[in-house]
Amino acid sequence: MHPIRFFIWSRNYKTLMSNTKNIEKSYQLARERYAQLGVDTDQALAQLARISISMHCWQGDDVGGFENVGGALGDGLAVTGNYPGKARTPEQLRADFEKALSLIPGSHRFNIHACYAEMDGRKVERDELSADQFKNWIAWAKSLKIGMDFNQTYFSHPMVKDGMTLTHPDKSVRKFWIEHGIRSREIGAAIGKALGKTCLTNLWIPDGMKDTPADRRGPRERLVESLDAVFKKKIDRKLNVDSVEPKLFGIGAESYTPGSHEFYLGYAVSRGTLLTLDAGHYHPTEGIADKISSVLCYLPEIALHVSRGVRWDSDHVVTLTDELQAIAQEIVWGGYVGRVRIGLDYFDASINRVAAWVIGTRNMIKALLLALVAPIAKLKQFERDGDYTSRLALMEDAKVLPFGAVWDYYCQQKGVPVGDAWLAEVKRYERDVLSKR
Ligand code: RNT
Ligand code: ZN
Repeated sequence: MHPIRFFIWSRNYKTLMSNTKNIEKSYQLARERYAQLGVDTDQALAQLARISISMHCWQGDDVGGFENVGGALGDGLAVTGNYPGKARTPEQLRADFEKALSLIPGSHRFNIHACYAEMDGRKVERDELSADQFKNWIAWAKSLKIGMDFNQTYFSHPMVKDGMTLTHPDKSVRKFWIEHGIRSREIGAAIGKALGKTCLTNLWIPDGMKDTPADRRGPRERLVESLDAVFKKKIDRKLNVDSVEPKLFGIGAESYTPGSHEFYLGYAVSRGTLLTLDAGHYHPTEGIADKISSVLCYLPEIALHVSRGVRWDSDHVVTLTDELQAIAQEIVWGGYVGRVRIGLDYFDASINRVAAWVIGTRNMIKALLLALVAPIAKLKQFERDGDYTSRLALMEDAKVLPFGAVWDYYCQQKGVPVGDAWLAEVKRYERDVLSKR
């Protein structure tokens, strides 16, 4: 090596080594501080490593998909922004996702929609789809040793008639979408089988009315009938589990949504499906954190779409808000880790999409870690003793414990960039790959 290059290399190497040492030192101090409150941070990190997040493919291409039906995104979904470099082919989406994964600690899942089918030059309709159109995705997930989740796609399609799918008064429209629902579950089962990890197939429909409906009953009764037809075929729950996702309103469906919270809660409880709680699907000040322990009284398992609505269901990138922390606390403090399938659901096209994945997923993991290192045993004891003063005092002090040192150490342990060092890698990727698209 040239002496100058050797000099730069050895200087960088020394910086790296001293950073590594400092992160370890800081962690040891933090570990002691937490131990004073009865918290075992080593154990928290081991628990955290076992939680996988289902990362949504659709952040990578603005919910576009690869069907080439020519239609723009619609049916209640809207993505704003036109940041350059979005994935335009399955290969690009896979490469971008792998880049994001390499910057996120832990082992996670890939969540795909039916509209990401690869047609191989042949047009396959949504009511004809099979695992064939997903064989590349499955092989890729297998090579990465990650699990996959699936979703029926009930939007961006000419068969969404008058804003309706499974609730449409016309039987032929319902039939088309019922068949799509069934086929998607079969694809879910094929995914579960191929990867040896249970697939979650999540059903959300955009159906609703812009203005005050005259008949609220009809669409709901038709929805029950359609869903029963979709879920009629029994599928081994080791391969695939189904979930239904309620919503309060959508763009163009401001006044009425047949698939409301009460509707799907009743459906899930009576039919044994999971229920997906999406953080953006309720009244603007209504959070989903408090719903978790309520619905888990009746359901063995639920799914989450962690998102961030700003004034409406805008699906902004997940940030480390109080709401996000409350969700993580409920999962961890309630002892529900094995019963909540955590998924993300947001799509921001105004920033680098790989960065959007990294920021949102790392925040979800941070929130879980914050909950795992909270002095919850002490807090619960204060509560049992009726000492609410101490409960409040400790909750507030816990907010400034040296959490950052534990998080940095986790990233280092998992071999991903510490702090904001991941950003340089995304910028390099943007320069070398995304900007050339
Ligand atoms: C829409 C739902 C749904 C979608 C994704 C793309 O409001 O949240 O989950 O965002 O399936
Ligand atoms: Zn959602």
